[in-house]
Amino acid sequence: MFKKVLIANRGEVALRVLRTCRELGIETVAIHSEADSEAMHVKLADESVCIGPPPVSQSYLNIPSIITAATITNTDAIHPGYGFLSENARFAEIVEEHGYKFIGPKSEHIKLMGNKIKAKETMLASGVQSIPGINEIGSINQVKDFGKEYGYPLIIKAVNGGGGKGMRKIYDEKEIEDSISSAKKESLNAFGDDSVYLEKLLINPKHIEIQIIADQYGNVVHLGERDCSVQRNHQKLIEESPSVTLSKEEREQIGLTSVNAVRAIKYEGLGTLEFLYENNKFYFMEMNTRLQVEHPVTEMITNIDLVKEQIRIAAGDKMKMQQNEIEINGHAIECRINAENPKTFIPSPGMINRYHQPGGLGVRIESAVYEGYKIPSHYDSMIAKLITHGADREECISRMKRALEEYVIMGVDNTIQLHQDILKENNFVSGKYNINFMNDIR
Ligand code: MV4
Repeated sequence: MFKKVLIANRGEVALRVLRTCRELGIETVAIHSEADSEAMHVKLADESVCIGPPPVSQSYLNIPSIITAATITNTDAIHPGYGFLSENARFAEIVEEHGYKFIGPKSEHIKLMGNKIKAKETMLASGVQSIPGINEIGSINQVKDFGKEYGYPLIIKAVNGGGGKGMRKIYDEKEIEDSISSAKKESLNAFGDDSVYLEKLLINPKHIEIQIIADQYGNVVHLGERDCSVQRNHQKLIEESPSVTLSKEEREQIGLTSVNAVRAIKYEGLGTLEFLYENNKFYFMEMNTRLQVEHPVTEMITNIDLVKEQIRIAAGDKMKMQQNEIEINGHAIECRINAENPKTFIPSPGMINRYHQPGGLGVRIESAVYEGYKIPSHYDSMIAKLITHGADREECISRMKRALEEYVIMGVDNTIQLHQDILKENNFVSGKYNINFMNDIR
């Protein structure tokens, strides 16, 4: 096992990784920017290194600084968390070139899944269906023919994109040319590459994703799904597992399909296959090659520490658990608490002058803030995740309502009230919500 791990991240995920390292008897190195000297991950780590000024380009994305921090602290491995460099194949490569273990998949798999067309083709080769479309758009007429066959609307997406950037919807033949050229422009700007592909646009799908774990020896299991349909502007607000819409058979089938596909490419580590789900059919969209923000809901219903598994697998351990030993226990929901205006979603950095966390049975908080902490303006506005677990969905929701009521965050605008409103919505209570839920409720 590793003796020392450098955590190349900040905020709640840095703490999340640090805590599991402690349980495994691994020493921790925190890195931080000049804006984060008072951050909790710095206070709790065994060692810390300031790696640069507040802007992420000069600190949390500054690869030479991070490698230097690893060198001077005699680190064995680097955990990237999520966001920042977690899905940067070149970073994974550089980490390994310097003799450190990258706690994540091999860089070739990060690269493969970063290319959305290659990801779709790879999955299709293992029998994972995706949305009908055109991978290489040859001519406008080709798109017109596709539109005639499959019907409108269509959607253009960036090959190197993800998360909604570089997408254009097409409702009519006349819009094809302009949509392609503006999507290309936006992609070039955002990703340095103007390749785009086309799909039929699904109108009212759910966003359902499958969590998988794979070790270095071909052992792969899935840990069920997460329903992440409650989102606004491509920012997830609430995630839950299991999804009320899936039957046991559907869960087993999409799980098995995902496991086989992941095994076929000799993938290693944690991974998530993202699907759109409409009319009882799954359509593969993308694969995330990192630990995800919403991983706690899966942990709560499986009682498996995903970070512990991730670190053990990176260290070369054989995975002990088998698919038939994985049990789904009750229900879990996560509410992301952001320091932002709940109506405009504009970030609200500043001092937290009163702070009280809820507690009690089935309540979990993942956060790195504390009373007197000043939220810097340079980073993500997510300041806490509130996760509740219950014997069933009803208990889980009651518990979430109770916990949200107890939660006190003063000094910065936050999304607690927004979550309380969402939990009262009929379509949330029934579970029959889709990706348009937030547009539909106001
Ligand atoms: C789609 C889609 C409908 N049809 N593709 C949004 C982010 C990017 N990862 C893919 N996205 C979508 N792709 C087809 N063919 C709808 C979305 C989408 C979406 C997907 C999941 C969760 C929330 C979403 C919000 C808006 C659009």
